[in-house]
Formats: sequence, C-alpha cells, structure tokens
Amino acid sequence: MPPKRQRDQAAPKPTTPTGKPEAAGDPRARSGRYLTTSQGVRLSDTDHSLKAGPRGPTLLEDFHLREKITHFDHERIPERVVHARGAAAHGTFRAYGNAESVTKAGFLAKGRETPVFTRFSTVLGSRGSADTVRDVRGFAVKFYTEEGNFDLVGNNMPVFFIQDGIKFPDVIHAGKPQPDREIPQAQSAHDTFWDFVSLHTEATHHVIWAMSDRGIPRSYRTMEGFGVHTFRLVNAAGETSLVKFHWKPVAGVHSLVWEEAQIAAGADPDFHRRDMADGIEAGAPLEFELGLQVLPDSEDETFEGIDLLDPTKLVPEELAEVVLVGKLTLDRNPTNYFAETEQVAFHTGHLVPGIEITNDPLMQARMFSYLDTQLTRLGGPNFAQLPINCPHAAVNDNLRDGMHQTAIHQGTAAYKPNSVDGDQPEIATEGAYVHVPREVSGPKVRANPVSFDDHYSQATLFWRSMSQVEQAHIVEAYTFELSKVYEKPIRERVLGVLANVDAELCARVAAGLGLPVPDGDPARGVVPSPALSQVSTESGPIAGRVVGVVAGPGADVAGIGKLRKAVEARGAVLHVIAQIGGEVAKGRAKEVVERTFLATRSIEYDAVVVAAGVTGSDPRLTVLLQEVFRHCKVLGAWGDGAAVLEAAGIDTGAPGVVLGDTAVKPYFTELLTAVGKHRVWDRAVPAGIA
Ligand code: HDE
Repeated sequence: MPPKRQRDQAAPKPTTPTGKPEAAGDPRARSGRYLTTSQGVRLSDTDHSLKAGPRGPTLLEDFHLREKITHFDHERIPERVVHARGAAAHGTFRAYGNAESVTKAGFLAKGRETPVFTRFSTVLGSRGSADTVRDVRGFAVKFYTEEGNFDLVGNNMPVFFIQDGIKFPDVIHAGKPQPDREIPQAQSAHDTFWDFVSLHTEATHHVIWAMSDRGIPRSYRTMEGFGVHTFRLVNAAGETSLVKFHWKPVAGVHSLVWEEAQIAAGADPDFHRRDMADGIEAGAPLEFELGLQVLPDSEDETFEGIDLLDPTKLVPEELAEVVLVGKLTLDRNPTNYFAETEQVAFHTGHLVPGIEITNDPLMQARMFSYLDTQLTRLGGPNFAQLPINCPHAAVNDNLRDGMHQTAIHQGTAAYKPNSVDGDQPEIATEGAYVHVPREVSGPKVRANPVSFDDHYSQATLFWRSMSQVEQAHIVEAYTFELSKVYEKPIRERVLGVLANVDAELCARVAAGLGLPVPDGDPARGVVPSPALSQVSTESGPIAGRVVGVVAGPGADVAGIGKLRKAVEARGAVLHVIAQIGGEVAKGRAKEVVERTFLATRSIEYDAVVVAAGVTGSDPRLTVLLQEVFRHCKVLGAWGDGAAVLEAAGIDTGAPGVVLGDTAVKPYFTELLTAVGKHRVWDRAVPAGIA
C-alpha cells in the first residue's frame, strides 16, 4: 500500500502564500463575522446601489453592485450533456475481503473502509426535470481509495442501447427533446426515440428494460446498480478474471407504478432527491452490497455462449452467482449541491491497480468521453483539484498551470527526468498501475463480431422472466409510449421488432394500439432467469419508507403515538395527515399534523392508515385513499377508522387492507409486515388496474 496522503499541492490550504495571518479554517465555512466583498472589504449596505441621489441614475463606480451582478451572471456551468438531473450522497464502502483472490485492489481487502461519493441521475432530462420520469438511472460511485480514485460509473440496468460508443450521439439525439420545439422534456415517448430504436434493433434488449418497472424506481435506495461492461480483474499473482459488477440494494428492488410516477412528476418533481435526503436525515442510510460475477478470462471472452464484450447482453445470475464482496452505506447529505453534486467529475478511466477495462467497444469510447466532457463542463483541465474530486491518496503529478489552477506547486522541475529537483517525484516500483500485457492484433476495420448480431434473444429472456403483473406493466408502457408517437409507420415498425421478441407481447401491444399483429421469429428454447423479476412474496426491510396516518378531531391520538414508535423502530417515518394543520390532541396525547389534505398526495406514502375516531369525509381524502388502493399499496384502519375507508369506496375485504380493533403491537406488526412486501399485487392482477 502506498503511504497515506501527503500534500504536494497546496490547495485548498488554510493560509495564503502572501502570509494571511490567521488560518481560514474549514474551507466550507464562511470566515469572519461581517458581509464583505470578494476582496474582504466590509460592506455597510448590500440592498441599495450607489446612485446620484435617491431618484438618480446608478453610478458606474459602484464596485459592489458590479461585482455582485457580474458574479451572479456567471453562476451557472454547462449542465451534463447526459445525466444532467441528479442527486448525491457521501458514505463509506466496507470490504468483506472475499474479493482478494480475484483482485489486488486495496479497497477490496478485508475490512478496508473507503470514503465514497455516489451520484444517482436520470439520463435524458435537463437539470430541472422531474425525478420520476421513465428513464434509465445513473449509479456513479467515486471511491476515494488509498491507491487513488476509482469510479464505478454504472446504471440501474445491466445492458445498454448500443454496442459501439460511436452510436452514443445518435441514441442521445433521438431520445432528447425534438430539436424543433424542444419537447418532450425527459421522456422517451416521442417519434424520434422510437424511430431510432426500431431501426437500430440492437437497442431492443435495453428498451424492454426501460419499459419495465426498472424505468420508474420507487427510490434510489431500491434500485439495483450495474457496471454494465465486463471488467478484467487482476490479483496479486497477476492472474486475471472477467467480471460483471452489481449493486444489490439492502431495501430490495422496488418501483413506482406508472400513475404514481406521473403524479409525482407534477406534485413533487424532486421525489427521489427528497426521499434520499430525508431518509438520510431521518437516520435511514441507503445501503447496497457490491457483487461480482466472476467469469473465466477465456480466449474468446465468452461465457456460456454469451459474448462478454457485448454490452447489450447480461449473464443470468442462475448461470454465474453474484458474490457479495462489500457494503456501501450512504449516510451523509452534501453540504452544497453545486460544489459537490454538480462539480463531481466521474470518469471510467479513474481506475486503480487490480481493475482493468476490456475491449468492449462501448467502454473504449467512454474512456475518451468523460475526461473530454469535464474540460468544457468544469472550465479547464484542473477539475481534479476541486474538493469533491480531489483524491484522498497522495497526488504528485507534473501537470501544471491551466485555467483555475488552485495548487501552488513547489519546486522548479515539472518534468522527468530532472536533476534540479533530485529527479523527484520518483517512479513507483510497487503499488503502481501496470496494465496486464495482452496480445492485440487484427485488421483495421469498422466492424463488430458476428455474435453481436443477436439483438432479440435476451429481450425474450427478460420478458419471459417477468411475473404476470410485471408483464402487464411492460405492455402498458409500450402502449403508452407508442400512443404518443405521431407517425404510424414508426408504431408498426416497433411492433415488427416486438414480434421477434415474443408473440404474446407483440399481440397485446398491438391490441392496445389498434394495429394488426405482424409475424416474427422469436428465439426458441429461452430459459427464464427468475432473478430478473422484482416481485417477491417475502417481506423486506421498510427503513426509509413513509407511512401516513389520517387523523382529525376525535382521533385516537395515543394510538397514533404508539404507531409512530412502531414505525420509527423499523427506520421508517410516520406522517400525520389531517384536514387542517396544527395539532391533534386527545386527553394528554398530542401529535403534530405534518400534512394537510390540501398539500399532500398519495405518492408521498407507502401505506396509509386511518386512526380510530376519525369522522367525516373530504373529497381530497377520498382521492388519496382511492389512489393508495389503486396503486396497490397497503391501507389500514383500526377501530371505527374502517368507516372512513368504506365512505371512500374502499372494499375493506380486499387484499392488503389491514384492519385492527385497537392500536396494539400485533396489529402494527401485521400492518408493517404487509408494507415490507412493497405492493399488494393480488389486488391488481384480476382488475388490471396498476
Ligand atoms: Fe455515460 N456519460 N457515456 N454512460 N454516464 C456521462 O460524463 C458517455 C454510458 C453514465 O453522475 C457524461 O461527466 C458515452 C454507459 C453515468 O456525473 C459523458 C457513452 C453507462 C453518468 C458520458 C456513455 C453510462 C454518465 C456526461 C457511450 C452505464 C453520470 C457528463 C460510449 C454503464 C455521471 C459526464 C455523473 C455521464 C459519455 C455510455 C453511465 C458525456 C460517450 C454504458 C452514470 O462523458
């Protein structure tokens, strides 16, 4: 292991080279007591510009006005060309140690704890777009390891739209808002997207993932993550293996239903961002386990007939187990969105010894793109010096000068070899990044391997691995999106693609669109992979979830207090909902009303319970309860609270409506176990409503 970080670069440093007398302290804090200019001159007034008399024109000499406005004029930097909308959190990665046999990467050594910063994002939308749109989610983790920064820049889907990075501008131009009217924002439901993916059939597998529930996650904490490409790991003996990275959420893999996603996009566009920040603040960190699918580094880089260099293919977990090798805990919100989340710069080329990339042509193009994009986005070549990007390992490079240089380099020789600085810095003899030597040969061609020509069989695999309810959602998603496509030939072409995935899928979408069903030739003998389905009958953890309790005058407030304890004991949050704000009280018991019928919507809750003693009805409460029911979430009531459900037209005998006589522990256990199952799908399937 290299030694702990020693600073060669003097930034950010608490003292100035001109000898500022006192240390400025924590660079995140403001220093001094008074409001000043950027030059440290105290200000007596920041609300009135300097004028020739109270009614006169503003004077050009007003240096404070000019500095304040000029800085403001330049506050924005270009948003990311993709993944512009995102939110992030700090945390720690702790390694279990069982990856040591396959990689020498120090941060995977037993018990090693590494600080991390993780940014989740959508791909298509602008920086201010809604969180819950149907899209792929980015899952980018920066590990500040002792051997330098390692970035695992992945997604919440294990495959990608394209096999070669040269197509990336095409798929993104097709998916972004159309260039004439710049609509629709953050949506794939438009002509150019479907035009492209129906002509470019290697996207078929990824598109079915995007049309599945994976495209609308419940929260960041309930998403899987994937490195997508195959990586090559190298152990201490120099032996190599091919590896797929996975992130497994401790909270399970769960999604919204489409109507919730649409309501949230209007009622709370910050739905995922808020959920993560609130959860962390409420003491429920996001937790994921890092998993490896370790595959032999064979000559043909193929496993069980699956070409490992093709990023449109996954390796089913039933064929290669995902071995868990460490745990990521995200437990600290950023202090400043711009300085951290906006300025963080991920790059697939931020690698540490023991982890290499492969010849996957998508990955190869990414190795160029990330560094290139940061130069424009972050205004020059020194973005690695920004506090959020700064490695925790010692940095001793010969990179010099450039825009926004904040390091104050010492020494005279920024070159090697040199004699004037004693040939410092030294070339490392151990712990250095050395590429495993590999033979490279072949004719210079613009071509893909023949195995890349199979565009459908894994889309078929995905469809056939889904439960009934997930299949219904996929059919609805294709039907919704294609209903928004103006050009009939595009809709027909998509049906032609679906006919090669599965005849039933194609027929159901065609029925919804009122179009004829084309013939196709789907792959035969596809063995489903149950691991691809999200639906489980097990009850999982509910940390970070939100339960709403309906209260009002006469409500059993003591019972609400007991429910709050039960909910909080599981790391979840309880919100009291009532017609008006303030407090509800009964006897000595008192509860604060956190949400009113006017200001809340069903999407805020994973379950809603009506307390005993609540009377009366309100049309907004009726809508809330019906939405919770329709979205297959748990409803509950104790005592005469059940009458409120009935008044809202809820069938209290339906699955997932949990009734109790009184507010007691066994009732709460039954209720919260049901919440842990995420949804009551039994309610949806016969009615076809969710
Ligand atoms: Fe990216 N991608 N990408 N990408 N990507 C960017 O980098 C690019 C790809 C991913 O939270 C950009 O800093 C090309 C696959 C994430 O800051 C840019 C290609 C996967 C993020 C870029 C791909 C990703 C990005 C935009 C095809 C999943 C957000 C701003 C060769 C494995 C990182 C930036 C964050 C961001 C280029 C394909 C994931 C332009 C050219 C495949 C999670 O450099």
